[in-house]
Amino acid sequence: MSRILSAVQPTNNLHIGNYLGAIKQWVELQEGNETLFFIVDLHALTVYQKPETLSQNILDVARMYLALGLNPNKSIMFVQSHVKEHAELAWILGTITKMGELERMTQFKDKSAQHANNINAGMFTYPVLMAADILLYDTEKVPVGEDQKQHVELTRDLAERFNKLYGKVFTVPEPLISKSGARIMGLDDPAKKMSKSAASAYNYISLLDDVQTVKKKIKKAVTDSGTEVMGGASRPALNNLLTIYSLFSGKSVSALEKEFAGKGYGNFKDGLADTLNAFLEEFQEKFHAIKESEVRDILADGAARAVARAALKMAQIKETIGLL
Ligand code: ATP
Ligand code: LTN
Repeated sequence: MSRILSAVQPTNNLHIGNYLGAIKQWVELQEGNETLFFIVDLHALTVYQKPETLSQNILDVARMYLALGLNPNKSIMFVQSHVKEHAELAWILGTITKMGELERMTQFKDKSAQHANNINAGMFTYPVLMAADILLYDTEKVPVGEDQKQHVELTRDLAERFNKLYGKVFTVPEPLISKSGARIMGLDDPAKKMSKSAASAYNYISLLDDVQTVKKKIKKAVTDSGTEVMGGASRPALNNLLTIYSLFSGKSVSALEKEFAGKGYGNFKDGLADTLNAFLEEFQEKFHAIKESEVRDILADGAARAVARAALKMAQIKETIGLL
């Protein structure tokens, strides 16, 4: 039994990389663990969000959590900004974080290049708020995609530094990265990770894409030179498509290579699109059946349960560092 916590930004609809890298694991981890899963709306603000779109995205991501299998009777599900202790602890942790540590973060380097006209202080201190998210709940394990490993490692360093300065207050968390699916690559560029905020929608398969869109995107997906359906070190595009196909179909990569031997990319892509569509159609049916009022009730209940834990921890932290 471990304390497990993770979160996603409500920056857009979730894509299959978010599912395979993170949420699929969360659903499994609900059994036999204490789990907290939330939506990091404050993190999303580090890139400008239209207010009405942001509100809608928060509700939609919560609905996606439910439709993908998160169970509010097993997990605490809430919205970050509903628990003010996250921002409060982030301030305190910021005072033991070195500028150089934040400058080294690859996500900061990527995001600041991507949004060169709005490199704000929040984008820079983003990992400190994430450390607060994690440390506030004595988290032991953080199931995330590969790209977030560096942030969890910084969180560990901050926890150890704080504990050395003030005595043992924080649990030192570990990242939990799945063996395959931890880094799904962009369909239009297999050298970069699939991302919700990619410039082109051909980069990702959104969980809300319809049948025709999925077919079109898979058809346009970049492939490696040659015609054989085969993975391997020098075949990043096929590796990625085979990984996706394998994780959604339950067939191994080598079984897929055999199945499509000599059949060419076209057949393979048709099979992949059909497999994705079967999953997405079932998911979307569940997604659309969940009422907004139900989502709001679940989030309110989750916030109350999270606040109860966070307030206690915050009181301990404040007392430890000498705040009256
Ligand atoms: P954005 O483009 O807005 O930064 P994102 O697509 O990177 O969004 P996040 O909200 O940052 O998504 O990440 C949510 C979770 O999904 C994290 O655990 C992250 O590691 C995981 N994740 C994101 N992209 C991928 C990917 N391409 N493959 C596997 N896991 C991923
Ligand atoms: N930074 C993460 C989202 C995130 C998170 C967290 C994940 C914010 N706080 C706490 C795990 C635990 C991302 O961009 N995916």
